[in-house]
Amino acid sequence: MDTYARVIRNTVEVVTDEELRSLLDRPVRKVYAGYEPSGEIHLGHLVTINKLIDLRDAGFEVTVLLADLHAFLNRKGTMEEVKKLAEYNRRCFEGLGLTDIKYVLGSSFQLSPEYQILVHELSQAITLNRAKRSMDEVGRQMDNPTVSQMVYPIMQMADIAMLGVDAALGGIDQRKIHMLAREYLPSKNYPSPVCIHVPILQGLDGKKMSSSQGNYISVAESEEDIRKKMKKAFCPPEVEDNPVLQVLQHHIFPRLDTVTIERPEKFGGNRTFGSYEEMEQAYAKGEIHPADLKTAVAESLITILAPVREYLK
Ligand code: TYR
Repeated sequence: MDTYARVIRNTVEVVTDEELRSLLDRPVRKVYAGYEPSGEIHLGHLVTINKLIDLRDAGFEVTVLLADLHAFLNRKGTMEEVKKLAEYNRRCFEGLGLTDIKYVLGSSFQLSPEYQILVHELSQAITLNRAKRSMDEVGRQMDNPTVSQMVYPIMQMADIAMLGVDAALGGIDQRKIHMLAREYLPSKNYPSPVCIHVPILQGLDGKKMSSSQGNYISVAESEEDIRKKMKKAFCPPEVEDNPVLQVLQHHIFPRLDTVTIERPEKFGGNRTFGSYEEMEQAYAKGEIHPADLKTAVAESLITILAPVREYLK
């Protein structure tokens, strides 16, 4: 796969494609993604992790920001709690193969005078209205936003400037914050970042992923639980809004070369696929039964997650 194809596979948008292409011509290029530390790392996080691995392999210098201060501002816990989770998250990411990159703890540089002045400068330029809207899909309980949650997007913009990255990667939910960065960083003499957005996967029940619903698979899940959750997953006969196919596309095929559907002879016998597209087509034509798809996806996931489970022990 050529560099450009590797960078854009499984993305929903790149802002802008032209800027990305010229970035790829440069000898040194830097990208980052940030994560609010979380008690559980799940397949939702893994979409950007997989993309960072693609970007690293495409010659980018990769930074992962463990955004402890952001989680704190978003009312996810005390500083002490989120710092501890940051350490756990780092180990999960390493166990998933995201090695040979830089991990940075947010609070290690975000409290410097230089950083803070930039935050204050940017907050003079950005209206409360824009700040609030940028948090629509990122903030917790946005029907009742706090001042800390308005500081949050401004700091995310400052991160891009202070980490000196050329590109920012995130789920499409980060879009409005990224657009603020593109719009306002140049006025403070920082370059406008190229923004790479990946999709937000649905929960296994077809609804929004949510920790209160437990409708996702975490990287530390036991083999038995992976099988159980997959068996229960929503898997309509069509391709649209099919969470099992999403797992296949975003988690299995980037990491495995082939997937085999195992069936007794009387149901068509085994069949091996070499790409997501090929498998999606066969599924759309009814050549793969949902139950067989789920089994194959569960077993492939178990294979993929085995190293991280081992690493976390
Ligand atoms: N906003 C990101 C999230 O929703 C976390 C993040 C924080 C990303 C700071 C980047 C950043 O600079 O999880």
